[in-house]
Amino acid sequence: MATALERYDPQIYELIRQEKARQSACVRLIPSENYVSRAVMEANGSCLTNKYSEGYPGKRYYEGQQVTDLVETIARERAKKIFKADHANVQPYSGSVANIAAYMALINPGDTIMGLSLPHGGHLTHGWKVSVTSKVFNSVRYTVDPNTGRLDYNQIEDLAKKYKPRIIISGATAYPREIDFEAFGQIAKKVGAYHVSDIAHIAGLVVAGMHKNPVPYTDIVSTTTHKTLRGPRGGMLLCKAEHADKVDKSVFPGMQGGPHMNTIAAIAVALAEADTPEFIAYARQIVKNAKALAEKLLEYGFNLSSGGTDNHLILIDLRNKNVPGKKLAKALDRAKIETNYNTTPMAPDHPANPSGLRLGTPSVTTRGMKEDQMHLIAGFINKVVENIDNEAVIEDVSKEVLLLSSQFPVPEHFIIPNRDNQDVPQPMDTLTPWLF
Ligand code: DSN
Repeated sequence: MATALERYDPQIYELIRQEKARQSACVRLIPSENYVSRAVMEANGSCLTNKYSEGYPGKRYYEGQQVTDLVETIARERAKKIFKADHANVQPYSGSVANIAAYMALINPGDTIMGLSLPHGGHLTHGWKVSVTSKVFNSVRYTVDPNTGRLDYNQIEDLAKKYKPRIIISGATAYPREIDFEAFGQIAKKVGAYHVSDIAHIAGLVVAGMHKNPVPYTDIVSTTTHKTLRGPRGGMLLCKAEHADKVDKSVFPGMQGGPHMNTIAAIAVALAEADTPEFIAYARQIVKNAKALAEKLLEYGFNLSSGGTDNHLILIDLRNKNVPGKKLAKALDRAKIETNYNTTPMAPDHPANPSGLRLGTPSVTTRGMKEDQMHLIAGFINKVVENIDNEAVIEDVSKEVLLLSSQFPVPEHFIIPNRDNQDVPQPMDTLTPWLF
């Protein structure tokens, strides 16, 4: 039987169908992307999208919050539990909003923030020049050591002493090594700065204990919910009790109006999924896969920023291969391997035409691929690089990729947490029982 969408909007229905097919056919290596479970998708597409809930549980500006208060409370409690934080705000629409809300909770416009430069792996909202964060705040940027590709904590401390920022931001969007959040915390303390950590990329690895949890060393931790954490598109802030009120006020009414309660419900589901041994095994495999992919790429003579990876992502410097990043990303896309072109610290050229490529393993790991498949994928990438202007070879690679993809279908129910102990809310007498 045709679905409602199919009947009422066949154009959009067909496009969504095509996107689903594309996501199944491709080997998706964009490190910030993933596949959510059917349960997360269901919560995200639920009737909660119909509800406005300005405020916080127990203190809303609109009536009819009997259910939404419970949903948001569950999401907050699950976030606090898995990140061991005193307080969680699950309302930010995205990581960018979460970051700005974190800064505004602690400092004033015109104050100085210090974050990782974008061509060296920082995010736009870490104070990059085209971002509102460098217009509202005075922005100082640290870099990685271009020789090692790694953060240089002495350089960061020297800069912090020189510029005396009010906030030091740790965290990155394209940095393949573990970040020493404790060292950042110590530097911030020495110069009297607040410390904000952005763990958008590695949140799932933090939950699984693969990377150190920054919560004890940080004033506010900001994250997205959809990368290694494998939830819906959204953002979240975690903090110590002393900052809870400021953080909440900064998100609402400071930055946002009504929260997206459907997203918050889906975040709650993803957090329950993340609180399982299966998720820990998944996160471990993400890192094992990234290391296997990196090792094989090195064997093929690729230059990797920092020489490898400790997390889910890899940055390739393509200059020795004489292929521009954008040209390769487009050729790989034709070969059904999805990546993104990126700057690298060794060649921090313009982000629109860089000489690097960024890869990551969260999505392929969700599909159950392991080290052997990473070796195959490295071979495919190498073949495309060596035949960058040969469309026949690129088409052959796409057929091999399709075959590989068909052996690892996108799972819809990849984690079934033990829900036996769940405190399922009783039906409320205010609801219309004849509906159920
Ligand atoms: N666009 C995200 C990424 O790909 O890393 C960061 O916001």
